[in-house]
Amino acid sequence: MADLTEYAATFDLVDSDDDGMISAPEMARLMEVLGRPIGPDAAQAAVARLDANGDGLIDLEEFAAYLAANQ
Ligand SMILES: [Ca+2]
Ligand SMILES: [Ca+2]
Repeated sequence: MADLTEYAATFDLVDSDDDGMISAPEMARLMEVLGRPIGPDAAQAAVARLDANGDGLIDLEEFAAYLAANQ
């Protein structure tokens, strides 16, 4: 089980509108900041990959689970 607080700061940086969810446009912005810009379709696909409960958005739990699995 991932420690959510460990990832909360990173999550907040990505969640630029502070609604507690990472959307596809926010994912696209993150990749741009990381120097690996992706288009809207790729951003949607990236969100879908992390989206465990299928609501089309990434919450902190899903984000933390992904980062923990990819360390
Ligand atoms: Ca958001
Ligand atoms: Ca979700």
